[in-house]
Amino acid sequence: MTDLPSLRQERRLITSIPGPRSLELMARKREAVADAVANTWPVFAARAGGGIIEDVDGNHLIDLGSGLGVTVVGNAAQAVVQRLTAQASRFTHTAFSVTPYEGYVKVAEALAELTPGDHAKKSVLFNSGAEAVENAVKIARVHTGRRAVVVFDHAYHGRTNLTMALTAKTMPFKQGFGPFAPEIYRVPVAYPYRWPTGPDNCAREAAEQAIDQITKQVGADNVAAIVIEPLLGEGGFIEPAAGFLPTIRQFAADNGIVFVADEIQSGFCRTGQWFACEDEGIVPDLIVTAKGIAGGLPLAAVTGRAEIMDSVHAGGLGGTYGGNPVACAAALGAIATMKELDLTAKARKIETVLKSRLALLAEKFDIIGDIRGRGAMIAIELVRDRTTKEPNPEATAAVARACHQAGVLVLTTGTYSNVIRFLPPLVIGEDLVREGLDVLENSFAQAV
Ligand code: PLZ
Repeated sequence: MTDLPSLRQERRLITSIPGPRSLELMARKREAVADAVANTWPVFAARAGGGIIEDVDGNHLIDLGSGLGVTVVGNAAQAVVQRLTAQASRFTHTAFSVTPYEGYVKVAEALAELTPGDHAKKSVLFNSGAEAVENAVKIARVHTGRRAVVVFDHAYHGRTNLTMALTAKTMPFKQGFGPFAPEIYRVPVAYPYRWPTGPDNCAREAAEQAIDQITKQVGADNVAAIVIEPLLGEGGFIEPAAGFLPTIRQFAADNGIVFVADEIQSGFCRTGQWFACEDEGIVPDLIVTAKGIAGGLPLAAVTGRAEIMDSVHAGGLGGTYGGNPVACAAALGAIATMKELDLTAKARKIETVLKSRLALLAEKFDIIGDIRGRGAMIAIELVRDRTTKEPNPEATAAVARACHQAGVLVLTTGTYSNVIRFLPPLVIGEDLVREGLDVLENSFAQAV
């Protein structure tokens, strides 16, 4: 699976975690790198591929995080490395707006082909997810001549000034960083597990409340864009209850509002479809992608209806590095790999393996309150008590730490910091997923 033939696809612990070399580097990091850049675990990477990260002490760790949900095709995937190496030896930068190159156009063509809807589409490329989300808002504002932007509870859209305002959670993302951009309005999302009247009423009631608030508090005809993650990532892998997204999408269409799907975390095969919004047949006006798109290279895109994209004046969108030729070459390699290895099917297989085992775990450990997500984007929400559903961030941190010490990288997330998420590279071997789950079970036994 991996393209580093010597990187054996097995967990191997030869030192304690973190090992001596990692500890040494960590000490240097503390001196040289700003403290605000925190680390999930204090282990330095040496190589990575398939489902394994090899650390600087020679330990082999099972990767259930894909960085931050990025390496869908695995680390250093062959097609990615080949194409980006070839491109880097031809040229590394010309600035697309100065001297264009074919790779950028090819990525835009691929995005038009792969994203939902068969209308005419165009794209513009950027460096990071947050930058792309900001630009989607800029495009929607010019297109509609309106200013307001509607976002949802538990949303995450980035760390720049505008995207901090779009993001829900204050700590650590926004604390002390204001003032924030104006004209952002937050409304409820259909979070089935925590909906006060229960999951059955959730989609209808949440949509009613959201629409009521938009209509009464903002005025639908002041709204440029509704921005939503079809499967909310940093908020805790919240799947909006079925029916919520189509209702909101229809409301947008009825009111001339640009519907923006932020598929930065959920896109590119992650949820078992090319894009998560396909599960409910949603065709967004604009779709924002990043993370999985380029096998680890920094690349992001806004793709959307040609008439919306083209409402912006010439020169209105751009940036020095956006759509860097090396990143575009990597993206073409990553997309080719997704098709060739049928990674949407692979994601669905990973879902079966994860969910069946997590269900057994929930029978043993009653602090597992909810199991959710799709494809290789699965999470468990931990609570103190299943009746009160009081969040259990302490147990979440303890279980994650125990996993790390045993050589399995898991990420935590959620508004209440009480969600453990599983985001493995889609090329991971099934045996590694199963072994990761064995370690998870031991970690529960140990930590709880
Ligand atoms: N929209 C849905 O998931 C990035 C960032 C976590 P950038 N998510 C992980 C962290 O600690 O910074 C993300 C996302 C969604 C936007 C973004 C932002 O993408 O590439 O990090 O800017």
